[in-house]
Amino acid sequence: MESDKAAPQILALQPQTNPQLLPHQDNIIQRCAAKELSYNDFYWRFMHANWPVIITDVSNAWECRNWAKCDSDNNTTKLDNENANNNNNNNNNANETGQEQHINFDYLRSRIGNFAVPVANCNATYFDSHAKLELKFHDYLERWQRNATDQRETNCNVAKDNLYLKDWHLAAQMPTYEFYQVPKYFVSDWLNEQLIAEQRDDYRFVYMGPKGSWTSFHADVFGSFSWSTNIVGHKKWLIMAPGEERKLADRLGNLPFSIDENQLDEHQVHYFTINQKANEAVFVPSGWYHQVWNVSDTISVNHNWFNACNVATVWRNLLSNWKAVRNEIADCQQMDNFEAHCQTMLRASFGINYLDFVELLEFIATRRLAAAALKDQQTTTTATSLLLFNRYQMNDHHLQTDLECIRQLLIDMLQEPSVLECPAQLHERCEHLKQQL
Ligand SMILES: O=C(O)CCC(=O)C(=O)O
Repeated sequence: MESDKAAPQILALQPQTNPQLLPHQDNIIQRCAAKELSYNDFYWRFMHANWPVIITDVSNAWECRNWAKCDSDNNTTKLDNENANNNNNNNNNANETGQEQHINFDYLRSRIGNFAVPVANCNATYFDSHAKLELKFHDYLERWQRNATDQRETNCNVAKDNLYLKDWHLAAQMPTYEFYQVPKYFVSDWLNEQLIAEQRDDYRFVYMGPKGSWTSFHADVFGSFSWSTNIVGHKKWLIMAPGEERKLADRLGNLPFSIDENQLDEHQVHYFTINQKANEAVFVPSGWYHQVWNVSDTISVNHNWFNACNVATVWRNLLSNWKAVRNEIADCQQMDNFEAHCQTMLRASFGINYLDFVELLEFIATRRLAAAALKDQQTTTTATSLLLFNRYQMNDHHLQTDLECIRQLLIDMLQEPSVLECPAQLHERCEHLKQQL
């Protein structure tokens, strides 16, 4: 594994050049090999264009490859061609040497403590999500193994348990266990940059679940991007561009909890199917609704994040959620501290409020201004410069792109009446930050 002392890798962002080879012009979701896809290409062709991509060979050196083991008694390749109707037919659960991969339960038990973990019961719903429970990690693994054994012994296709361990903050819980490295494409991550530095709840997750476990139809929190890399196993995704999901809404505007291909075809939804294998990362752009199934026993690592490419989307979502909250409690408008109350409710329903958002912009801008000043003085050392996920450094153009994006966003925000009305002198704080940029 690479040491933290290794020289930082530079994120070499270039100005956007035209014409770009944009994948949405062909209306396909491409597979790109990590060794052939530059940071700059990913930035403009996928992240900035808000278009999905599957990146292969992203986790070759990750320690968590030990969470999978080969079935040495059976080194023939078992093809799992179920649902292989997307743009890639080479669809299997085998590693590079063609051996079938399984969960290494013993390694997981020995390497990871018996933490309390969040689990979704995929066989039960509670309001508009799967029912949730908390289990001890080792008990969860034991239930998974026992269930698989029972299924094998009874030759039964339907699992008794369908428990999905998801949204587990393992990286935060075991900060010295470097079980993966964030691929360079995903390190311009303003959300986790702030939350990790301030030791707050972050958006870095581990997911693990048996064949048949699944995540219901949704778009990601705040309008963030997500990336998801399979360590072992195979996922099937149904995914659609923003707006397509409206074709599925009922008369009240509610979206379905679960979807399938028949339903999508019936409503003439334009969608894509992704069959994601081990060692592949799926990039999910902002606002793309999706549903995901574990086609085999699967473990994945996943982050949600935003940056200069989608922060304006996050702001628009925050604003429209503020409007919804305000409408909901409009009849209390005369009460003292009405605006403060709206912000409290906004944080409860959306996850962040205006102040949280502006604090994040201040944090990101301050770090980039400091890094740019150090570069100007030519005194930059690895110890003092801004390192993203301990190993990446932005080039000058990247620093300036981030700063210019925040400046433009503040100009928009300062024209918004709700920012003027917001408590905590938010308008003044935005104005002050803009002056610094
Ligand atoms: O893997 C899953 O079950 C869900 C992943 C997901 O929804 C995401 O990465 O946005």
